[in-house]
Amino acid sequence: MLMSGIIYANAQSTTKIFVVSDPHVMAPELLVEDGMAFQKVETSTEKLFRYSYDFFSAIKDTILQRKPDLVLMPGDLTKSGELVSHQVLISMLDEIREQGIKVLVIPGNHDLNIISDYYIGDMTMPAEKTTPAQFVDMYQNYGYGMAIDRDSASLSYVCEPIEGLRMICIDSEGYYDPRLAPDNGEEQIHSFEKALTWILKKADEAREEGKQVFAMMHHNILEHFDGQAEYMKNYFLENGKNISQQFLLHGIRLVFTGHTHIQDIAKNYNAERTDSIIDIATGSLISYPCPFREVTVTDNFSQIDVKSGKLTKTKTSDDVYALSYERLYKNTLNRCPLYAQKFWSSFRRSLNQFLPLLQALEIDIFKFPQTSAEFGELTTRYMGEPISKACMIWYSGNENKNPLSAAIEQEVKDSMLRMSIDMLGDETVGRMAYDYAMQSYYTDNFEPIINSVINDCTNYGTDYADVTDDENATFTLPKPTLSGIRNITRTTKSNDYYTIDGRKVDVNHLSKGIYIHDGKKIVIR
Ligand SMILES: [Ca+2]
Ligand SMILES: [Ca+2]
Repeated sequence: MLMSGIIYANAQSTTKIFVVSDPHVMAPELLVEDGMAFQKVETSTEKLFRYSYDFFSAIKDTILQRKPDLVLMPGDLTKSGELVSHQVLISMLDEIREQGIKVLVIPGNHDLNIISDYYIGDMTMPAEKTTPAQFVDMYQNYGYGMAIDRDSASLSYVCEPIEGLRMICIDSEGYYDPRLAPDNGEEQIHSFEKALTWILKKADEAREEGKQVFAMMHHNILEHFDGQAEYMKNYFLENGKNISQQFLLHGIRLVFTGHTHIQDIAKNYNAERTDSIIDIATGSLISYPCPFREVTVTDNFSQIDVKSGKLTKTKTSDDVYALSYERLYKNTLNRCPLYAQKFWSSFRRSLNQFLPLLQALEIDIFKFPQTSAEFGELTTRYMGEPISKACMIWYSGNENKNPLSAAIEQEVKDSMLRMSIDMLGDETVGRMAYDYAMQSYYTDNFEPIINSVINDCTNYGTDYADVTDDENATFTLPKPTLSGIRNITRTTKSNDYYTIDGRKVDVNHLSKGIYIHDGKKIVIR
């Protein structure tokens, strides 16, 4: 057997990983005096900044009780990158570290060089921001000091917190952010391609040394609903669909992400559907439903068992669930007009397609919204509630198991019909317009998203469709092996082909990739 000469990494048998994402800790001292200024912030976000210190303190206690080996924090550690917020968080992380628990962080889009304020009644005063150099310095004990190597283009690093497990911690925000621009004025933005070369090289090196490789980054790398890459561009790694396939090819099959504040696990396959990559997106600790994850990794880092929990009660809040539910619902309604505007151009296209028909029916199209703002307002009036309800279902995860999911699709359609009738001021004409124009607008735009969300299914209706439980899921990954060819002792000449991680493949059906054949690496292009 080809693998007979291979030694598995000397790894401990069970590794417990705790994941807490987007805790957005706000140092209590930033709220100097409660008033208009801070309340304005609160009405514009679902994030419970006011409780963030308390929530993290509670999760710290949970971590100390559960005693994981490793805590992963995929970014947005602080409210807005205030130096003092990082300091407050680190003092709590110190308590965790003192108990022998390792913590790894990476920056998100709210951790460096952005607007930071003190809130004093109806005024704000600038607070000190955190620079990338300060960040690296402050988090020496939480990743950077453990780094085996760092990427020169960002705050990404690779480390081995547990023997046998390489973590590639990717600063996915850094590549989009001018804050890391070199002094010579050279363009630094959108240099992910350069970083990708580094990431893949680190993955190859780790695997050649017989290590398992997981990654962590702020942005989602797989779509958590169909259309996310298009409709939530800022939350999705640019070119993520392609990059995830390259990750997979280089043996990165498990990625921990945050940023979107949703609790979702998604899986995608390679073109041949013979291999898959998993994106475990963990919701924000200070947004509904205030979740965390506990991941147990066994059998040489090949068996992954994900469990999820929610913060229920803290020192300052008896009912975290109700508090976070109410805030997210209100906030989604508030943001609805802006979201709806994204659909303005497709609404116009849909309408234009039926213009001759609508004119023939003597429908006054000037009763339809004429600007994106008008459209946003109108959509919110009729559809704000069902959309907000759908959002709550989506945030909590496992939408396919939620008894409320089934009614949402009909509710959205009914609201659109009502919108159509009221827009035209006539029941019959309104229904006609709905049948001719609005239905196709719904089918083209909302149906794919709604189908994907309510079924918790990505690539809905295709061969690559995936339904993965968002709360509790198990995965089997290929075991890490020493794939450096010099380490393999061969006894008999073999005609077999193996993947890099030691799985035998059918020689007649080799897809693109790297294989081991007769003790040599073979690249199939
Ligand atoms: Ca989901
Ligand atoms: Ca899922």
